Amino acid sequence: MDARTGRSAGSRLCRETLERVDPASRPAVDPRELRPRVVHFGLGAFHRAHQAVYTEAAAASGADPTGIVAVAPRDAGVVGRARAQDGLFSVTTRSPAGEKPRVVGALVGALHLHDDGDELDGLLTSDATTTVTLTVTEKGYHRVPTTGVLDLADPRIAADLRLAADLRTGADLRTARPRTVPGRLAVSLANRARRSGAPLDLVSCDNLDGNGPALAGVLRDFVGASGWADADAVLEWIAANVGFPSTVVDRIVPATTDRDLDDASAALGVRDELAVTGEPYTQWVLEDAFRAERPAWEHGGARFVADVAPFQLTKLRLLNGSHSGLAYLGLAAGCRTIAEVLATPWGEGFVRGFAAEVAATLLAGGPDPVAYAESLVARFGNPAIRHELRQIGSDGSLKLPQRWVRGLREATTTSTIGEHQTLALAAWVNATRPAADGGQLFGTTDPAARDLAECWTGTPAGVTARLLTVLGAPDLADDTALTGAVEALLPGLAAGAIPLLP
Ligand code: CS2
Repeated sequence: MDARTGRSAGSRLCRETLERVDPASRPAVDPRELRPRVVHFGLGAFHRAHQAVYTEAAAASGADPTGIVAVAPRDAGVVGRARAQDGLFSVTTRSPAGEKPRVVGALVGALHLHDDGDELDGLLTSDATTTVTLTVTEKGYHRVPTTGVLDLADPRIAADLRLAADLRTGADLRTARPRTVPGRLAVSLANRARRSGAPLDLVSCDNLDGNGPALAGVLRDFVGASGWADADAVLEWIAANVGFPSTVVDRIVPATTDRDLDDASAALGVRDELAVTGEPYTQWVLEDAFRAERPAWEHGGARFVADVAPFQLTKLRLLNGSHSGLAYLGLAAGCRTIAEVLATPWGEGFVRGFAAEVAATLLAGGPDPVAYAESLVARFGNPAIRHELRQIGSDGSLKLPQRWVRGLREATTTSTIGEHQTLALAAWVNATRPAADGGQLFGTTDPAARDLAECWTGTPAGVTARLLTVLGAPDLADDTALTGAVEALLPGLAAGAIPLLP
């Protein structure tokens, strides 16, 4: 009997119980027929509803029997759940038209980054592994937000570097067990370089602009600081043999709730502790710059292009940028989910107005911004998706540099910062106010929460400038027209009143 669910193990989704699931909801492939070619870091909801689905579709097309070994960087619980279910989990596509879970069969293994370090290193150094994908969120890269370089002062990175330095005398690094993603990848890349040297691609699927170079940068920084005698040779090998294609991933996948698990389990007839929900829309654009043989994800609908930058900027600045704005405005107004915000008198207008302002900072060759904004209004308004504002509003100090700051900076040189962008910034400032319990006012979390809270202890007039400095934008902090306009909006926002902009 499972202590948490009170059900017997026999009713758990797994290979044995699949026959109880409606045939229309069963996986498109049998994972036992797949070859583990992809190692994925980040066993969260987004991966299960996105890359796993594309990989399964590619396998089901008959073109590519690739399976995924998924790695949980921190949470050992999810590894246990994945193993108990033979890697099977369901995805429920939520739309007003109705919903039905479907079991996905792309996972062929689940490992914990630290506890299963030796097995993971074996996979990462094996010639059979050609591709590593990552959804580890902005936090997983351990970058200094203001400069984008690896944060050598981060205690977890410093600990992994000490571990690496202990092995600098040429000891076998295969038994090293770093705890961070950059540490693990850097150590295993070095091992691969020293062994077969077979090429490999590392594919970041996180919402960073230039996510390929961003990943390459932190790994180079780690190797550079490792103290290994052959660090230069490892760096040369990486430059010649490891691809870092940039990508754009898109699908709205809210964090799974207990109710989602109950709903999926009831519909399947067996308990699914790994169920995820997502919107119908899904997109994956990848830079066609792989060094090794790559999975045939185009059979699942992925697009390979020469340059992802126009798609990446549009997605980050329009979708994620307006998402963050809606989250902070909605929290001020007492809403809980994005769909609730879209139902307010100002929600849709904010998305259109924000997009019109940001359009001037996008690159040619991407989607049409007006049509894109209309699609966002429809996607965000989907009442079947319960996407919590607190989830989107968390980690603002790591998200906003690529969602807002670079665009705002470009707007100050090419035109002016628009009213919707100013309002969004004011809503973030309002949401950084410290709560009595030491957290953030609306229950969001942020690794820089302490620095953000400190900004509120100085003179009230300088708060926006201080917060912008924490975001890595001292130039915007000096823009008194901007900070003045933001501060004029704060009393209204603190009272929960959202202005209706033309
Ligand atoms: C959201 C994203 O949580 C957030 O910050 O903006 O997760 C967003 O839902 C996805 O990027 C959509 O593709």
